[in-house]
Amino acid sequence: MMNTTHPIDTNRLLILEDDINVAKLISNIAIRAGYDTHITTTPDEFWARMTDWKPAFIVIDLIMPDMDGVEVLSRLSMRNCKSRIIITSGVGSRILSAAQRSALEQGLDVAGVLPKPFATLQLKCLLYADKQADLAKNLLLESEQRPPVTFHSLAEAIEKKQLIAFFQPKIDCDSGKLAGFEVLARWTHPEEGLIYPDEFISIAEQLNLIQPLTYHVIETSFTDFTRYLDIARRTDPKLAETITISINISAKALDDQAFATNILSLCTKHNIPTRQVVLELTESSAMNDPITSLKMLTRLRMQGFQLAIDDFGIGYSSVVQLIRLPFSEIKIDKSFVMTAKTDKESLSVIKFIIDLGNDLGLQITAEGVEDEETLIILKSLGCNQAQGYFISYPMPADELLKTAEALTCTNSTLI
Ligand code: G
Ligand code: G
Ligand code: MN
Repeated sequence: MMNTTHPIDTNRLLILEDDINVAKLISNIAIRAGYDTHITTTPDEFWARMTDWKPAFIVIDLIMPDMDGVEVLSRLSMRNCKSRIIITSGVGSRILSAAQRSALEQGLDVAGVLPKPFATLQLKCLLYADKQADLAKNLLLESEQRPPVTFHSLAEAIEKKQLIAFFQPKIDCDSGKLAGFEVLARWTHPEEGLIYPDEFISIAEQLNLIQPLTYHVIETSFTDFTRYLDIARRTDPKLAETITISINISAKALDDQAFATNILSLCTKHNIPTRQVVLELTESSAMNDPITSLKMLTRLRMQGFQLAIDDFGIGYSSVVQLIRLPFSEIKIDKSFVMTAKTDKESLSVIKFIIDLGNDLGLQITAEGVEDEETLIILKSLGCNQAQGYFISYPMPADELLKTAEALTCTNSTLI
């Protein structure tokens, strides 16, 4: 954790650029956009400012004489940097896009890339980027100052039902109608407020708390979903029979031999047909023990559950795994979807995944749809379902139920 010699200031923008003229140009544009800027021309100076000045925004030149921008990005990732980053360079857009994807995969928050020479307007667009991101940033910066999650605090949170389900709708691309919801866990901490899964899921896995956490998330989200279905059955009975609830499942939760039996009993208890339940697995997670996971996943499919391969296209992704395991849905990773408009390679990957999914007879969902243009592109490529901020932010259960009547009654794409 960084020391706190300065309070967090979300207006600070740190520039790492060896060409002082370019650095000044960036700085002037940023100052006019309301930022407080600082120019650094060497890595040493940059790391010093990172520690004592704590910028919320960073502009990094990818290639400089004495250093490697890719290395700087890796180090930022290792330091768990939450600043919003703009990558600039004159190396050409393919390399810049690759650097952006690599940074996103390492968990960095990349606002965008700026191929040099750039127009003032391009930089302005990135700097004025959505206020929503600023808000999210504030939350993340706050998280750096929280006490660490311990076995005791997380176990207590599960026990006291402080973990709640948020629901993010996804729609059918052709009809624009609601297709289902993804459940995203949130920790409503009595002192710290809302804590996001990035801060507790991997810890839960390490501390052997992922099984109770998973069962709790299923139980609580099924309770909310049943209430939703009750309303939907009255207003749109056909929809009530088709909308799905998608749950994220860690590999470690599948280590429990009784998982298939337990989740089936939870469906029976809540009167939710298994065909309306999707279990989302990340590619890395299904890999742990190939034989056991194949047995477990086959059993779940035979019980009627749907299986989605999550974040497809990144990390441990393998087409082999997609073919070997009985998936029914592919979720295209948001890093491709979010850059589909501007990045030819992302578009190629999306096309490839959609073709592959269609050939295998799988449902294809695009995650991270943030604007209408992207939705139109995905639709034209034959993507089945879309999920993302353009359609709706994840929402708590009470909001979900409040909008239930409206949701089920309209054909609108915007929820
Ligand atoms: O919106 P969001 O920040 O919630 O999600 C961050 C990540 O946390 C996602 O990759 C998602 O898969 C994961 N996640 C969210 N809820 C759960 C959960 O209940 N169980 C597991 N295993 N992962 C979750
Ligand atoms: O399980 P998975 O990694 O797929 O979880 C989806 C993650 O993506 C969650 O953290 C969710 O909050 C986030 N998310 C959902 N829609 C969007 C979007 O349109 N843009 C961005 N940046 N993130 C999104
Ligand atoms: Mn998911």
